[in-house]
Amino acid sequence: MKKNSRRSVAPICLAAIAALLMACGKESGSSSQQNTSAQEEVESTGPSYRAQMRPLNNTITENAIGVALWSQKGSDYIVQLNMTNTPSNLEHFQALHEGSACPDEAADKNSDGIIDGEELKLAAGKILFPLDSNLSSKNTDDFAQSRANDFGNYVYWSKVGSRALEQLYPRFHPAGKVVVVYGVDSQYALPGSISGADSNKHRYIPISCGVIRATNAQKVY
Ligand SMILES: [Ca+2]
Repeated sequence: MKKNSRRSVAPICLAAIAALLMACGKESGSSSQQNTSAQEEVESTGPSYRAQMRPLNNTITENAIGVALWSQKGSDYIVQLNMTNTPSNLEHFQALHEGSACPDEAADKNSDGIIDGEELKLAAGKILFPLDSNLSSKNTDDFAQSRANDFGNYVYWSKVGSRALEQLYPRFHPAGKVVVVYGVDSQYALPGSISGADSNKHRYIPISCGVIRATNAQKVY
């Protein structure tokens, strides 16, 4: 197991890497929709939100960092996620959680060195819905649009009608919700204490987390 020598990452470094990723991720993404991501951010017609994604469990993987963006265009909500340093060539499960905080090291209740999915929930809460190709569904089986390239980068983009979302979650508001990205390489030997079925344990190890906050500037055109 790697020593945890990189837990501390300066915020300015995170921002710079995320900005770089906005450029390189679009070249390597798997969805044609991703090409519109920067445009959608600029054209937000309502309040916009963002989450700075910070590493979790970086003792067993790299510092997975990035930015999640939540904006509005007409009657649609647009959700973007720009990630780097994630385990490469892997499709990453990612989800919006109903809690209000990311876990710290104290969340590792069984002291096995890894914050697993159950321990994550103590801070991040339960999953509201996966960030996949259908945001109005709670189905967790669709990993589309979140496959990291050879360098561990990917860009995710999806949208959902505000009416559809509010039918599922009345009075839904993104601020304070938690975005979590999951997934480590299946070759890594996880301890038996990790929660979940053996076939899914690697898929649901949280590797990055961010709390959604309102942005200062509302971009309206
Ligand atoms: Ca644990």
